[in-house]
Amino acid sequence: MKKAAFVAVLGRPSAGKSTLVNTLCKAKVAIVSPVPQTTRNAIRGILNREEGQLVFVDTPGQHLSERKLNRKLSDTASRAMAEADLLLYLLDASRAPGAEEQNIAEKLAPFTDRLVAAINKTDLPDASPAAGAAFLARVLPGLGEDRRFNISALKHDGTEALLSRLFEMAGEGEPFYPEDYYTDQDLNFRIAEIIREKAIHRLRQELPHALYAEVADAELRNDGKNLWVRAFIITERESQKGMIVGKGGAMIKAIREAAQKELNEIFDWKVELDLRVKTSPDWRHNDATLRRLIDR
Ligand SMILES: Nc1nc2c(ncn2[C@@H]2O[C@H](COP(=O)(O)OP(=O)(O)OP(=O)(O)O)[C@@H](O)[C@H]2O)c(=O)[nH]1
Ligand SMILES: [Mg+2]
Repeated sequence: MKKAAFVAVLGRPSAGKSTLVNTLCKAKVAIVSPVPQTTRNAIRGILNREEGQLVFVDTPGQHLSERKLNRKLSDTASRAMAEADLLLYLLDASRAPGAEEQNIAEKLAPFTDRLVAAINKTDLPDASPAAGAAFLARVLPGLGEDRRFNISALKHDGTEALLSRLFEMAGEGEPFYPEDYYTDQDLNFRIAEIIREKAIHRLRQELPHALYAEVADAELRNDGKNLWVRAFIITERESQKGMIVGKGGAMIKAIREAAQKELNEIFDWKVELDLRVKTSPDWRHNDATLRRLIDR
């Protein structure tokens, strides 16, 4: 019998959770950026191998904040944690573990029997995996050394040993998804996420947090060879629209071109993206919008 398990990937914002899920699944499943709190949903990436199937659930980074959107993101991570068979706790070796790290580790402590920890970014010159290991030994003393790994998700270092361990710990079962799937995200969501990634990478300060992307319309054209998509980047305030459009429309053009390029690499269609900007005042405090965006 083959193995099958859901593995929730948990940790602080920017620890590299999404990078790791992409590396483990050998596909671009989740968007990645240097801006903390990039991931806003529980995103499933599926790995199929000889041993069986692991479904990784990428989660929003956990941090201490009482703001409405952050509380919602934290609920999403907690739900993924409750539903998973195995928990993969990711730490960032380039940042000293502080109060936030302590808070996450304490939440994980009752589940030590199904927990694996990985200390990430060991490729960085200022990385201190030893500090991470000492922290784990202190806060999660029940976690054996055989369930602690030093990795670089970016350089694919140490990830094979981590995977083997996860497959060993996984229970037997039928695969959850067909074996040619690497994610279960719907088309419109994936397109919106790629647009959001390209926008985050080009915008500064508060802007990445103040926007979301949404597909309004998608249609196959030219005998099903082309995929035409109309999408919006939605800002919180009218005054932010100008920064996203840029001088003479240069910014929105750069975002559109980068997104379109990646969409063309992912899909077999020729993607034509019509990208616009609009405002949804104060959407981060709007319950209906947050439900639609986060609890999907
Ligand atoms: N040097 C180095 N950088 C990494 C590694 N893993 C991730 N990063 C970088 O760290 C930043 C954050 O990576 P993400 O994968 O988006 O982090 P995350 O944990 O998903 O972040 P949130 O979604 O915001 O919680 C990006 O700039 C990545 O390129 C690594 O192993 N080494
Ligand atoms: Mg992420």
